[in-house]
Amino acid sequence: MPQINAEPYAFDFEPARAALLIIDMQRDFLEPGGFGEMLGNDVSQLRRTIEPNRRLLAAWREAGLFVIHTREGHRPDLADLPPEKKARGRSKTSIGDPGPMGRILVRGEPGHDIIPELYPLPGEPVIDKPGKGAFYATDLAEILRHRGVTQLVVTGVTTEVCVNTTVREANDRGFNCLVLEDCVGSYFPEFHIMGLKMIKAQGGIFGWVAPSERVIAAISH
Ligand code: C5J
Repeated sequence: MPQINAEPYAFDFEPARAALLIIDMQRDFLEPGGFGEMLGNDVSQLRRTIEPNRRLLAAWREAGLFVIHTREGHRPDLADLPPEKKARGRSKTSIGDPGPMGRILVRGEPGHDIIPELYPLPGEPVIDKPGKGAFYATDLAEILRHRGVTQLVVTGVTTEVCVNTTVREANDRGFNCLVLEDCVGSYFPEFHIMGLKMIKAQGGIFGWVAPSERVIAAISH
């Protein structure tokens, strides 16, 4: 079994039982002119993750391994959008309203979709999630169980929100998570650093952290 040099200690990597889980690499979060930037965020903090994710995804696909993509968003009728989530932030423009790339975080709108650099191939599951965690109100757990997946290699945005929430949910469901530090990002560099520290603290309370090049080396022949 390949071992990945990781923090807080080596990760016993079983590629055949692993899924690459790419969280919310959506146009509205990452692209200049999208919802994230409209709120005043520096999208370059997220965009630095695109190239490492692209390299990892290419190697992962080349090795014939299982990949799942997620998107945060809501039904066009907004029936699954908690009014509290819409109201929070007190922004003039919020989820469901017309935004720079269509209705904000609404399924089927251009801004809700995954960036072209990491676009899913036919056959790669895409999980549409209404919450921050990828397990909440989705069929992710069933999809992983049917494939015999026990390990998640986690990438995407943002480190302290949807990545951390999903890793915590996965941890409670018995999955081992390896988070790739160069493939996750936050609009706030200090939250990114603390988000990673929280995962690997106390002997790996939620999982492991490593750079993506070590996973690429382990799966490339
Ligand atoms: C946020 C996410 N930050 N994907 N979503 O609202 O982390």
